[in-house]
Amino acid sequence: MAEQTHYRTCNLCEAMCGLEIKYEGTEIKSIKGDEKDPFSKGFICPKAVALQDIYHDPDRLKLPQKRVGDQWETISWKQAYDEVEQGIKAVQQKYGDDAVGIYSGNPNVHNLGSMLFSSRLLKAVRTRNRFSATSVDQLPHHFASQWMLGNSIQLPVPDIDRTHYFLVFGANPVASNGSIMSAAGMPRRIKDLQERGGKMVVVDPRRSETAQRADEHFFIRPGTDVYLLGAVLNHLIINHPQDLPEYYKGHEELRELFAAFTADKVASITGVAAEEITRIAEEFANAESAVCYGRMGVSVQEHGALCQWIVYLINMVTGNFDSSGGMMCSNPAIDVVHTKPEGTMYSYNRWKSRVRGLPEFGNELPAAVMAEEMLNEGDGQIKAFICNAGNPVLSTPNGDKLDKALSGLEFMVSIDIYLNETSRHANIILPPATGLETPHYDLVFHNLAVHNHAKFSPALFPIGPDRKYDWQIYKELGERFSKMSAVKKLADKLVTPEVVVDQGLKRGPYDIRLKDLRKNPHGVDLGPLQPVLPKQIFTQDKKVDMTPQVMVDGLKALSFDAPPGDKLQLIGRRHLRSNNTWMHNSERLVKGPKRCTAMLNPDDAEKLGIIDGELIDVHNEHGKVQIEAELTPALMPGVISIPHGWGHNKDGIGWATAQAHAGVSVNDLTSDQELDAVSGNAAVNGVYVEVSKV
Ligand SMILES: Nc1nc2c(c(=O)[nH]1)N[C@H]1C(S)=C(S)[C@@H](COP(=O)(O)OP(=O)(O)OC[C@H]3O[C@@H](n4cnc5c(=O)[nH]c(N)nc54)[C@H](O)[C@@H]3O)O[C@H]1N2
Ligand SMILES: Nc1nc2c(c(=O)[nH]1)N[C@H]1C(S)=C(S)[C@@H](COP(=O)(O)OP(=O)(O)OC[C@H]3O[C@@H](n4cnc5c(=O)[nH]c(N)nc54)[C@H](O)[C@@H]3O)O[C@H]1N2
Ligand code: SF4
Ligand SMILES: [Mo]
Repeated sequence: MAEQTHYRTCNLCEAMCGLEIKYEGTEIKSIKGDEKDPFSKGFICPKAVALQDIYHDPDRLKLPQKRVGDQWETISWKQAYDEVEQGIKAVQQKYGDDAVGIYSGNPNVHNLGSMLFSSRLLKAVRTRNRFSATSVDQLPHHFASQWMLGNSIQLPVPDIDRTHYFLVFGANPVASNGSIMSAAGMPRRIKDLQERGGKMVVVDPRRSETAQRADEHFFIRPGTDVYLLGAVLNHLIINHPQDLPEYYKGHEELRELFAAFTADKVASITGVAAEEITRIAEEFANAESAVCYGRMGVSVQEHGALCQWIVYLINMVTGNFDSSGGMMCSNPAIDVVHTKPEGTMYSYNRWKSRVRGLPEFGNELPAAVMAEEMLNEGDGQIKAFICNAGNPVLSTPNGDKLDKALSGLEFMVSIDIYLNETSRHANIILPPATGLETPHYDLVFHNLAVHNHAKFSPALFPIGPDRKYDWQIYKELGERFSKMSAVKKLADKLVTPEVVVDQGLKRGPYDIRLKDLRKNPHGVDLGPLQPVLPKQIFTQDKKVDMTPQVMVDGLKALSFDAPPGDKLQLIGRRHLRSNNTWMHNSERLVKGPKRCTAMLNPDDAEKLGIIDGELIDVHNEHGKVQIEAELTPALMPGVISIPHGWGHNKDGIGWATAQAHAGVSVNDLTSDQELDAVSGNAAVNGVYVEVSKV
């Protein structure tokens, strides 16, 4: 068989890199960056080769599995569907619809079939106990967009390719490859920014891989960004007042709201000197264009929603919102954001979680309440669980508690390609086709891209008749929980992901159809980001609301007390060769130096008598882990950093390579009780811990 070439988009992270894959039969010869991809221009990261490793991984599940005692048996799809239907229905009949909990994990948004069809299952099960990785991640961004722009999923991104000043809070795009900022090739984009005379400034408790490439880096005490952001905003309002277009409202109130946020006052709380805060604000105001951007470090912490709100405000008051080089919305070929004329609003507070009374948002409850909803007895207790493409035992706060809770359920099903720390509790696992076996169009990340483009990737390898695509699984289960008429069912047979993509393109703003994308396997360049306001404001009065009540109330509740200084504060970390909980089964990615280590500043280590490489105990009231210390001046004194996603040391898991590089789960130390008060997002950064020698 002759060697052939296949072009596709890597769907492992948000960067959407174009790949050039050489293959013969089902053997992959090489995976390289596609130089002709207009978006990624040849960039890839080391994870791209994992697509090959996942495809060939002997540990990957391909056929339905049933747990019998502590063994797993391969069963037919028919039997698996029947048992899932019976298991879920039995619980709902006995305890009510809400006795079923559903958690949707991150890979769903990277997967065309799940994006289009998982809602069939989610809706058909009719439970109020729905959860997802959103509330351990970007929920504060949705809150800011919801209340300010009237559309929770219209998320603006930094126009990094045209900006002159890039102010970054709590993001490490050189390792993460960008989030809510799809921007393949971050190192090149940063270099371009610097070469055109621009400046990049990073605020982070760790001198991260991104901070090292920036022009300036400031250490900040974890969880205190809201004060620094507030002080920058306050300085801008007082010293650089600007008139805003008439479609902004609340501008006048900001001055009084933020008056207390003086650089002098916040300096001791944040650890950033007052004159530096003033200088940052001055440089931001005087730059030809500037953009302030904040990501995980300022989202998954105690003040996530307030931080994102103030990030938007800093861009707005300086005229850097919806304008070139500032914070802008994308103009994608398939617009999943503006499908409704009134805008996609997250519903809010239509019901509350049973145990703690936390409000619903967008049909979901905070993932942090899952365990208590399973463990606390009474009416409405979760007795059955559906987990699709997620691993919350490792990824949600106090995962250990969830691990225990899952073992007490009456029924559980996982839709997953691995027997992981979470799916090991399932009665049935349904494994879909994935990666190189699936066609791909990025419905989500084209919407969050820093440059408009469109690309469709056909499947590289076919699947056998005994295998299923995710969308087939969701269609089948959806149908079993909410019957369709015979006529509808017949018509539904024609609804495939490709058909929906073509329809989406047809409705979109460009004159492109699926056949055009098939003819352009490298993708189509659709130009730089374009302004969208005031057309895309969806609040009732069609004005951008700069002072939404939820945010103002949250701000007023903020205390200026200095944080306790005696304990270390725990933050997370991402590594280029890792991806959340699930890419540790590729030998090529996990080999080399140990990645799951606890970084400490040498001064702190000296006080504690800890030497580099030594095993240490990290503990607090939530849990305890034993982990190797890695001393580095790149970490701010008073801070400790442990990456999430590890902890493959549990019994009964099916990923052997991951188990051999187990690490520990940082979420055994995080709290399911202390959340961002405004949004309900998990606060996994800034957690207090104590450290001692083993
Ligand atoms: N402490 C701490 N905790 C965190 C974070 C942090 O920074 N610190 N980050 C948070 C963030 S941002 C996120 S997004 C979450 C992620 O949390 P989760 O979404 O719960 O975890 P993942 O590791 O993304 O889970 C992926 C699962 O999906 C499966 N999978 C992969 N591809 C497919 C597919 O095509 N189909 C199906 N059905 N399954 C598939 C994998 O086998 C794996 O079991 O973790 C969060 N947790
Ligand atoms: N290689 C790799 N890439 C990934 C992932 C991965 O696991 N590995 N995960 C993907 C996912 S799901 C996501 S959501 C994105 C996340 O993408 P990013 O947000 O860019 O990634 P993080 O590494 O979580 O960056 C958070 C930064 O915030 C800092 N930080 C922690 N606490 C604070 C704080 O209180 N204040 C400030 N200012 N900074 C703080 C951390 O030191 C860290 O450098 O990455 C995606 N890409
Ligand atoms: S950065 Fe790496 S993992 Fe992300 S899309 Fe590109 S190649 Fe894939
Ligand atoms: Mo995420």
